[in-house]
Amino acid sequence: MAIAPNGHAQSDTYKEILSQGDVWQSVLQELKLSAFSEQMSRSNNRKPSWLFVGCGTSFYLADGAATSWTLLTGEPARAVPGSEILLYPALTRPEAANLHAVVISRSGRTSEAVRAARLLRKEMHIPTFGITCAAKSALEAECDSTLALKTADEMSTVMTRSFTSMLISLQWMAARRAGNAEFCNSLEIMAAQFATRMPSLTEQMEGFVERNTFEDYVFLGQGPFHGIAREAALKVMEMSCSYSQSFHTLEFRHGPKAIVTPRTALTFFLSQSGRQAELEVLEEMKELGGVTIAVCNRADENVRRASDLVLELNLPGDELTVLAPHIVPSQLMGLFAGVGKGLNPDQPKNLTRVVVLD
Ligand code: F1P
Repeated sequence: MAIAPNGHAQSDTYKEILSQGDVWQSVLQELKLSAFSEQMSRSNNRKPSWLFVGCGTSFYLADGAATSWTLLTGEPARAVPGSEILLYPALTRPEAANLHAVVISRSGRTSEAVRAARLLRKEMHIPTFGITCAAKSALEAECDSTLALKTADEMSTVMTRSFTSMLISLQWMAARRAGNAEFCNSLEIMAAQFATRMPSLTEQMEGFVERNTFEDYVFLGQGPFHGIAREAALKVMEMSCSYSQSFHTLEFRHGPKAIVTPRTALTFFLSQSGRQAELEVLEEMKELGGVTIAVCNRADENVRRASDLVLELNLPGDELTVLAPHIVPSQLMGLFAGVGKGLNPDQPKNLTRVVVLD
C-alpha cells in the first residue's frame, strides 16, 4: 500500500527509529538486574572462543557483536549466519577451544536460528545462549539460557531499535565480562545523550534524500563498522527496494569502485582507529565523482571537504561506545528513500517479519 505524503511520521517503523535513545536506556537498566548478564560475565579458567549466530539483520548484528566482543574481552569471536551452521557444521569446528555460542533472533522464531541453536547445543554440546526481543520463544527452548529484551521489540517488519538494543546489550556484557565498568558506564551516558541528536540527524537526512535521487548505494566500514555497513545496505534495500552493497572500506578500491557514477551514494562509516586510511578512500571516491556521505562521531575539515553530507553524532565515548548509533542515519536514509518512492515503511515489499521454513 502506497504511503500518503508525510504519512511516514505515523508509521511504526519511524516511531521505533526515533525511540532508540530512550529504549537503549531502559535496556541497560534491565541488563544491570538480569541474571543472564551475570552468567555471561562469569569466566572459567579456560579462555573461551565465541560464535555469534543470526540471520538477516541479526547476522549483521552478530558481526558487530563479535568484533566488539573480541576488542573488549580479548576472547576470539566470529559471526556466522544460521544457515552455515546447518549446511556446513564442520566449519563450526565444535572442537575449538572451549567454544560458546550466542544465537540472536528478534522474533526467536526464525527457523535457521532455532535449528542452529538446537544443533549447537544438543549435537555439538556447545554452551548456547539466546538473545531475543520476544518472550517464551522457540529459541529460548533450545538455549541453555536466554535474554529477552521485550522493551526493544518492534511492530515493524524491518529491524531498527531491536538491532541497536541487542548490539549495545552484547557490548555491555562483553565489557562486564572484562571488568570494564567504565565502558558499561559510557554506554549509559551515550544512550542518555543520543535522543538530543535525533532531530538534527533526521532533518539532515530527510532534506538530503529529498534533494537527491540515486541509482545505487554503497556502504563502507572497517572492523566493527563493517557489520554496521552490512546492516545499512540491508536497511536501504529492505525499505526502499534499492540496489545496495557493502564492503570493507579499503576493499572498495580493489575493483568495486568501477561502479561509481554521480548517481552512486557512497556512505563511509569513519572509525577512529582507521580514520586516516578511510579518509583517503573518501577523498578518492569524491574525486571519482560519487556522492559521498560521512557518518562519524566527530568530523574534521578534511572529512567535511570530501563529503557532500556529514552526519556527525558528537557523542561522548570511544569508537565502540558509539558504534550502534552509527546505523541510525542509514535507517533514516532507507525510510526516506522508500517514502520518496511512495513505499510504506511498515509494509516492505516481498518481506515477512519472520522467515519460518517448513
Ligand atoms: C531475522 C530477519 C530480519 C529481516 C526480516 C526477516 O529476524 O531475517 O533480519 O529484516 O524481518 O527476519 P529475527 O531472527 O531477528 O527475528
